[in-house]
Amino acid sequence: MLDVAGKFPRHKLMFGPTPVEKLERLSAHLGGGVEIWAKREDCNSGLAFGGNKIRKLEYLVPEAIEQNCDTLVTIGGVQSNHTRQVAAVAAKLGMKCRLVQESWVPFNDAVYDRVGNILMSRVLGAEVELVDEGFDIGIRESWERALEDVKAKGGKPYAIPAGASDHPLGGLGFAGFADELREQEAELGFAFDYVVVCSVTGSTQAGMVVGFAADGRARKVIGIDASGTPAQTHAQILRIARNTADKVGLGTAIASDDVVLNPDYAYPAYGVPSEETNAAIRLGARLEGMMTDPVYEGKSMQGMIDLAAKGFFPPGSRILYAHLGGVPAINAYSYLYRNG
Ligand code: 5PA
Repeated sequence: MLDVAGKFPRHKLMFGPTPVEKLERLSAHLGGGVEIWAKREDCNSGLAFGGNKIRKLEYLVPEAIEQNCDTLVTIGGVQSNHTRQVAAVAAKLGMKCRLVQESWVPFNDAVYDRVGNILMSRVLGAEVELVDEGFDIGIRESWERALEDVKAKGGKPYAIPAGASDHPLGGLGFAGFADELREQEAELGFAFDYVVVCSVTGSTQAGMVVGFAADGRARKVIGIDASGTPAQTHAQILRIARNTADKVGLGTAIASDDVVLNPDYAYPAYGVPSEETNAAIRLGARLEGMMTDPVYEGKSMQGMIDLAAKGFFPPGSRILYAHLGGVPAINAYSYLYRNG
């Protein structure tokens, strides 16, 4: 037990521990050789549909409050889930929110910048700026400009990088996820053999790698890349994991091989689903009533199903699908799903 929640200031934004449930019909559909379960980060909070950023932000918010910041400033693509969650958190805290939405996704649905996440961010009161720059998970000039602009206008910004990832506190939330799961495993009477997680900006998997390294399971965290730039995402996960390990006092080193990132399902591009991704989205929806999105969770669902079909998981394995949220973005892809 790392006791992340006991060691660091945390501002409660989630309902509590997220539910863990067995996906009976999906498990049976895959032949019954493995058990598929889900941990539902997609319903973790009442803040504008929640998702994985809410868990991360619990550890950044105390610093923003302590520093007397009045504006949360962050960045993502046009249909970023992260920016929507930051907008909701800012509203809840009574802060302002400034969002930079870059053109990360080559997708031309006519209402792409009007529906789903960006619609909610606007309703939540955030100041939304659309810019032309393409996909990159690194520190962005457009975001630095927004921070300067808030200062120039007399505000006190709190800087949150893409996905709340490349931030000294960004890995803590999902290191705590492992503590939370261990308590749930004690109640269930077994431990999961694998955790499947979608990765783009990296701090979700990085936190998990640290959290599960505490009981020797770092390499059982199977990252499914959705960035399409897996070398950069792998390097970022490793860097964040190492920083987070130091912070929480893990006591063992994180090796490069501890970060398992499968690059096979991100095609054709970040933010664009393949036919196979769409098939996985429909399968999860029709067998379990569980919605996933075309940018992130559909790809990790596809990866988990394909790896199970290929026999990657030994018979009898219990696999936990970390459902990280993201469904609002599906509204921006309405043409793809016009017939279901
Ligand atoms: C996101 C991220 P990480 O960025 O921590 O690797 O998480 C990947 C991920 N699933 C997985 C969902 C639903 C996500 O929203 N979203 C980003 C966004 O801007 O929304 C940070 C990219």
